[in-house]
Amino acid sequence: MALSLGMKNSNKILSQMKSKVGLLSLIKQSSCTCSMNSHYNKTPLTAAPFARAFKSPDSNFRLSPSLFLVRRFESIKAGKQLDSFGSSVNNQFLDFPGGRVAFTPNMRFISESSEERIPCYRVLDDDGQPFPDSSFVKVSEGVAIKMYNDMVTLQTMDTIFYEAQRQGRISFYLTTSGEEAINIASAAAIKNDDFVVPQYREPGVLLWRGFSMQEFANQCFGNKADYGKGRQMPIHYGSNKHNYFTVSSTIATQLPHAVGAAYALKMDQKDACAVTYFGDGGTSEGDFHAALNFSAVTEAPVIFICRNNGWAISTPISDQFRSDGAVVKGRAYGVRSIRVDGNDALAIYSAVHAAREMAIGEGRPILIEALTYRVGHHTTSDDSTKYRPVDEIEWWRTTQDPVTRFRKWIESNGWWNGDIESELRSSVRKQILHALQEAEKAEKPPISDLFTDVYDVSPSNLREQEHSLRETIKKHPQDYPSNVPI
Ligand SMILES: Cc1ncc(C[n+]2csc(CCOP(=O)(O)OP(=O)(O)O)c2C)c(N)n1
Ligand SMILES: [Mg+2]
Repeated sequence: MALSLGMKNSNKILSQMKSKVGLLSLIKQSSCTCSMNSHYNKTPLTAAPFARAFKSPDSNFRLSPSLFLVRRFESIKAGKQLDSFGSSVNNQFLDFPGGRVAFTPNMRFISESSEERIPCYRVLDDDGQPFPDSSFVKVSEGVAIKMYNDMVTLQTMDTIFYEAQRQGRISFYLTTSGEEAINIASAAAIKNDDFVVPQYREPGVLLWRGFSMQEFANQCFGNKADYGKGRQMPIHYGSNKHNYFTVSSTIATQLPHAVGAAYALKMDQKDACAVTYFGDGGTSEGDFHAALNFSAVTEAPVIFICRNNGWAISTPISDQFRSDGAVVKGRAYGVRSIRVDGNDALAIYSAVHAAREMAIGEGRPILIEALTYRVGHHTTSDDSTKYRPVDEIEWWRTTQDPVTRFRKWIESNGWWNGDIESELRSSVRKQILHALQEAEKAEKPPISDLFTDVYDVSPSNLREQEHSLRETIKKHPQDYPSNVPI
């Protein structure tokens, strides 16, 4: 006992604990009729077992009953499962905030890993055929066709925009290659009222919601029609209309924001949740851990979608964590979690659909770890063949392509064929090339836009900077782009 408490005065402390527990049992018994918020009303309170375990409270110990608000003892759902962990000594338990904890005479450390890895939920095999007995949410023909259309559009947009960067027409680009299913199938499973709080590799969610190719191109060219007024690097999309928060490249900062947004939706009793995306690299940031913990404690309806694509730029996941991926971290924070095949659109659709129902219906966060692979380079500033084997990339690109797999499924349902495929690819290509040309021709935002939208009234130092910039451009016009209105 002294060992488990790790304190010199363990006996004294233990007797105090006993007295608290005894007192608590009375409070608990009498508090069943107290008014509590609706959630806790649903949970029947049990007092008898620990009352039997500790019969003689120390009468010298006085403690304010307010310290033992019933809510504190019922607030951690995992508490209800703790009893099954090992055998208890003479059926004795410690009633601790969060639920009863069994005492054990065995000094046993919890293993750093489970014996088996958490399995990965998959519906479609490599040939696009559902596993026998697989359980998945039904997808109508209309939704399946839109999913496939959007995956192809995303793939084509990536190819053409990437080339545009290589031709020097835009300054930067980043593809979603290999992660089309996570993008599109997750977007299909949520509703437009749900807030999307993205990382940067999820433009497909915005595409699904109706952001046009012209809007994507305007942002990448930073022209006058770009909602960010050309102040952001390419691919930092955002749209109020589509409930899509503006991309922030600072890894994981979006995660606590998503929890706050979800909590606000809950306070406003909206039938909506927040859905946030991040990579394996993001799980190494403190913000990931703070967000998971806050979401659990506030019971916020937020879905965390971790795109575990094996790499954070050049850092492989073996240097990122020693746990069984990201999925096991959910349990540590009291967040229900699942691991899913990220290249299987049907599995992603089903898991996100179920997650949304639980998040909103039960008021709880859900963590989804989608196993996938970043088939492209990290960005146009990267050459990934410098740090990973080309065979590895090729294996994922050829055998695990999520778009091909989904196409095989819709084909086997009789919803798709080669003719529609070529028609789609050629019309999408034309649309994208047209959008690029238009965006390139459009005027840039004026210089004055650099100095607005932060302060209501511009402070003197900012006015001085604007003046100085204008003077410099006048003196050295050849060093400044000619298509930016001054
Ligand atoms: C706080 C912070 N640290 C470092 C970076 C530099 N950085 C940009 S992307 C990236 C890798 C992120 O990897 P991951 O989260 O796995 O996402 P992926 O790119 O694989 O989709 C890093 C380290 C950053 N943007 N922000
Ligand atoms: Mg990654």
